Amino acid sequence: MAFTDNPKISENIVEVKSFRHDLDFTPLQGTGTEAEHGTAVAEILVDVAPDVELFLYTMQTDLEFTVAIDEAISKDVDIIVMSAGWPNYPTDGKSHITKKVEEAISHDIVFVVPSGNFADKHWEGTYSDSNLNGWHEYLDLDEGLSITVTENRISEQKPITSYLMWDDGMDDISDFDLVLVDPLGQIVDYSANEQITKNDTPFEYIHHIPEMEGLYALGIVYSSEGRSANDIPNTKLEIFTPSDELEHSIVISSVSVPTDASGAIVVGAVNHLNGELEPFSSQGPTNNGRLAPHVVGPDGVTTIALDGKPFFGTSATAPYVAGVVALLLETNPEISQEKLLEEIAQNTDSSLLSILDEFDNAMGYGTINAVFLTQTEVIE
Ligand SMILES: [Ca+2]
Ligand SMILES: [Ca+2]
Ligand SMILES: [Ca+2]
Ligand SMILES: [Ca+2]
Repeated sequence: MAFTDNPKISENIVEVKSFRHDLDFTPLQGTGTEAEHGTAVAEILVDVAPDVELFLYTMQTDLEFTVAIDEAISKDVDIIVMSAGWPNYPTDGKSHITKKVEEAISHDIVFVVPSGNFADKHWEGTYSDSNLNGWHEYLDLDEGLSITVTENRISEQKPITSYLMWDDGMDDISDFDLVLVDPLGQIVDYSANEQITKNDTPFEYIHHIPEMEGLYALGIVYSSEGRSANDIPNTKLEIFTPSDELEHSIVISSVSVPTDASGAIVVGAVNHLNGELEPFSSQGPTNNGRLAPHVVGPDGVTTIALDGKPFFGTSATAPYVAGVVALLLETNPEISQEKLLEEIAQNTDSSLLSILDEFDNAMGYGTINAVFLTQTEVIE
């Protein structure tokens, strides 16, 4: 079924446009899973806000993202919901993705993004090398962040994907490398870009198809020649492995770009059956200290696009909140973005937050309140 024929959204579609070069600008022939993902996102939005007008844009590369946002700005849309994230940039507010989102927001567009699904696929901490061998220690003397590879994984040929980033507070001239070790203790892949000047990006990337079941491990090695690791006592290291759950995973600050954009509304996920936070739902704050997520919504809902299979992840909850935003804008077209966020914050179930907090890194202001959907009145 072409997604434009999806009975849930077909009446709402105003425009469909692909910015993907590999699709030859014919989105209807797009690769199945991506079309399904986007269509399922649109379905959830329409479920909440049945009267929305949909401009459906598909993109993949950073450049295509930029062009798609420019198009949305030129079309003067009210809301952008983008169920995508970039775990390959730090959330320090500096990426061009983040800047582009802020540009859209400056055009009075409400921008809703997922927090990310990386809480259990993320590690960050301060560089530590107590035995002075150059290899970072994640915990005590553990220099390897384990990843479990099953037998099925081998036949599926699903790669291990990992990103290492860091901030040494000294213009990032320290050179770290990322190393992947197989279950036999052999180095099977590594990323060793040179970081010598402040123009060199502090970034390493591994993409490796495992050939053996068992425990692989990610190591970080300090490789700045002629400099001692003691010169960089407070370097902050960060790893995202979108492909795998990590040993010693750190949930704090596991949100992905562009959650660091000023003014973006960031959405995490709770399971719709029990209201509990999903273990993968990325948590704040961002590396530049922004509070995120602002709110959490229910995932695991079913859609036609996914053949009735439950749709898990923050990709499913961002459109839910975008739908609430759409309802609010319908009744209050002149509402400011600050006031909008305030309204959302005041209409959450915050019973799962700790008693003294009105905001936390896991659930923000709380779970968006479904009752609120039927009570969108003009706000004074
Ligand atoms: Ca060490
Ligand atoms: Ca280990
Ligand atoms: Ca390096
Ligand atoms: Ca972080």
